[in-house]
Amino acid sequence: MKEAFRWYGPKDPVSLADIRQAGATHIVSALHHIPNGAIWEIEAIKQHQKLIDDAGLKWEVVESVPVHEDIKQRVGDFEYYIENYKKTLENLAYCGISVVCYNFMPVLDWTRTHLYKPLDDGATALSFEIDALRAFDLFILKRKEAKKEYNPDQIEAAKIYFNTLDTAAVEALTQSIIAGLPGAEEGYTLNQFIERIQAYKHLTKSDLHQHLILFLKALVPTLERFELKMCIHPDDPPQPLFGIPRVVSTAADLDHFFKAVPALANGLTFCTGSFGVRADNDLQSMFDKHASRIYFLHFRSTLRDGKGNFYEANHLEGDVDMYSMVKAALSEEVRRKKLGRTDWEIPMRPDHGHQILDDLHKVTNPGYSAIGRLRGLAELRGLALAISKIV
Ligand code: DNO
Repeated sequence: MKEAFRWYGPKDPVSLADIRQAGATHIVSALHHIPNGAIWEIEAIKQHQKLIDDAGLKWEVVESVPVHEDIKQRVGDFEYYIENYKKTLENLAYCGISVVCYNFMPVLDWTRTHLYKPLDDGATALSFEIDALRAFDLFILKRKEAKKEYNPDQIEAAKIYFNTLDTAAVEALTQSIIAGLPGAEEGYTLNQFIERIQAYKHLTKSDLHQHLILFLKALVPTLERFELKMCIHPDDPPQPLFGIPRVVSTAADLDHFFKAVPALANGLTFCTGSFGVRADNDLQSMFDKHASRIYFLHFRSTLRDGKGNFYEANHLEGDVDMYSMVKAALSEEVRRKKLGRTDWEIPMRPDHGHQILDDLHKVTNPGYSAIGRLRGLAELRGLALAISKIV
């Protein structure tokens, strides 16, 4: 696997030099300063690329080129934004970048309710608490339909939770959910958030599936012509939020999508932490089924409590069987190598990390601390080395 770290650009508190010392050889990055929907011009891509090259690292995967909301809803200027997207892809290919990660989650990218959950060992982790999410929805956002969507027990639990919050905790919860986590590109005020959600009111799950399929179908000729791969990131968490559907959460979602757009350029970012939140997702079989189109790996683990809550565990602990996942990835690499595929080596990044040691005293991007991720990468590297002797 190509060992990568995500880098948010020159303003990232974790520098390229730090990343090099973590032992990563590759960078996963994006032009975060370019507004969603605008074309990434060649000059801008090259500038970013030069910073990475000069640090002795290699930028091979873009995470992410965001998909404009008009495309997800197929309203307004969606055709214009698809054309821009194609142009961005073409420009990336011109610069030698061939793998593009993206997601199709409506309104929000990844979502957590708490960014600094204290763990027993003194570290902090990202977590998702369902009562907190519902409390936000019912009593802070005050979304009209929410009361009808939750059952009385759920509403009562959310109310009890809400009553424990002081003003600062209400603000922290609100910011965690709507301000935009790192890489989300967009953050909202409460009013903007409600408006964005309302825009999806008339869209069903099958509409959203269809919009994703049409988007990819429109991109395939460009992808094939320039030998590019798009790899969709699963929904995080893999369930509908705020009454809006999500379409990349389950094995059935993947099957549906890849059947509708079978081109191999239509690929997958296999994020073990996102898929792993659902007990009904059999990660091994999902991996095996779509192995040939997995072009990017996010390795992390989560721990569920069976009641809808989860937090991010250490990389080799939690509900994800990381041994099996690394083994599956290395076996797929061996298979590709035998076929003579030049893309046999799959880029992998340790996804998220706890705040540990000095991370605890520094301003870090939630989930993207230096030392927590370094620990994750080191553990994964050791695991991969041991498994590589037997696959
Ligand atoms: C969170 C990330 C996501 C991911 C996007 C891909 O840490 O895994 O933000 O980058 O969903 O488009």
